[in-house]
Amino acid sequence: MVAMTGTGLTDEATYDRTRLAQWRAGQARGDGMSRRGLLRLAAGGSLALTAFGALPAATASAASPIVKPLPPELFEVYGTNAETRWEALSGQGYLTPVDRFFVRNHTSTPSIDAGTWSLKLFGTGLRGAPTADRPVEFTYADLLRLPSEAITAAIECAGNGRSHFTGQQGQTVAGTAWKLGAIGVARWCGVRLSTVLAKAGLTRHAVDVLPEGLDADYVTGGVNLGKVRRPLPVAKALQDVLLAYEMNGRPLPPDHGHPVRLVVPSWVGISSIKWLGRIEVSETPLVSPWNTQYYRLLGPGYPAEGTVVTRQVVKSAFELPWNAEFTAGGRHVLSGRSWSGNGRIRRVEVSTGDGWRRARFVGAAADRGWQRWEIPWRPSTSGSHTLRARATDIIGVTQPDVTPHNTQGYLFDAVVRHPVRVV
Ligand SMILES: Nc1nc2c(c(=O)[nH]1)N[C@H]1C(S)=C(S)[C@@H](COP(=O)(O)O)O[C@H]1N2
Ligand SMILES: [Mo]
Repeated sequence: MVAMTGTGLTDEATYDRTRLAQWRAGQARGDGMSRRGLLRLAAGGSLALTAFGALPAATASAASPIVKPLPPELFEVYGTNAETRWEALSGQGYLTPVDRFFVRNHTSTPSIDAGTWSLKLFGTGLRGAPTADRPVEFTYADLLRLPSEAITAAIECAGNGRSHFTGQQGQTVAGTAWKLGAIGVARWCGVRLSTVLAKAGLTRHAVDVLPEGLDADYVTGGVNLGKVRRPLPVAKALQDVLLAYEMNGRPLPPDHGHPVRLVVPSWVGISSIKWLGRIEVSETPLVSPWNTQYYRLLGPGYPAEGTVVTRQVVKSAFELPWNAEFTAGGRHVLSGRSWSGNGRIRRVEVSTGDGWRRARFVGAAADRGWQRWEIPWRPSTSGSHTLRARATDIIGVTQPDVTPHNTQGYLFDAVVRHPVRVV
């Protein structure tokens, strides 16, 4: 187990680079720094945490940590991460094409040969308690031979929408300043994790599984947190989790976890570990920094130890750039998508400034995906306008006007005020 003290508020590479610069400048110390100390540093420092969105262009290294092309009309790049531009989904089908699916990398995309790769399972929750040295192994070919299953599901970063804590609520939060494009919906095909766990000898005493990536160790604030990994309870692992080797009908691309990734429907993106290498199966509960330190809701409204984040919240986005232009008197159709970790969307209402109107659903929706919708708009007066979309999901949860603040800026679910111009 690695040390879990003295590290940052955030999992974000951009923030880390900034903090490193602060250390070099003698403005901070890494050892023994408390979370409270970091909070003070963040709040009082000359660098506004939420200005991070503006930093990567100046600090990005020459070699991209992402393999696929990132044309500026499809992506906005933040250090090792790239967000889908919402206007790039306009006119697209239900699924997010791979060429515009967001990428969230703690370090960089590794190159892994499926021919020599194997998935290794070990731990006290398996019959005979195989050790990490002598694990139960499945090659890529083994997985292809097992019964396959396809699901349509969203993967969304827990920090999606984070920039709106600042832009809309005036609050300071730590982490990549995503707008709303840290989500994608794909058709994932692979083997159920339950199938592989059963074959590996899962016992009735197993409580947690800990999947781990093969990408480089994540080093933050001078502390090596080890491989990217995050535990799941066996109950979720057996419910609907997939070991995916295909995305939208093609082998999983390098940036999205080739050869095999986990897909954990409805849970925050970090659960869906890419470039899967090992899975520990344990009789005792497991933790990692990705559930004790990151992906916790922390702040005044939460208990001191925070609340762990599992399920995604309800959100909506217009398929428009910020400050899109419309002609006055023209007949326009506004399109967008809404989604929720609780399941399907029941209703979407849109406001263009004069009350809420119900949007029309376009096509069917997958349980774990999103709902496309549209609504006509004929603006009469020129000038600045604010568009708002508000969704209600299957269990009756509606997007609020304000999201309670948490320091790491997770789970922003408030209605986003989208500025446009009528000319
Ligand atoms: N091994 C590994 N798995 C990972 C990550 C990572 O950096 N390394 N990032 C996680 C996070 S925070 C998110 S939001 C999703 C993003 O998946 P994508 O890059 O395919 O869009 O992958 C998750 N799985
Ligand atoms: Mo994420």
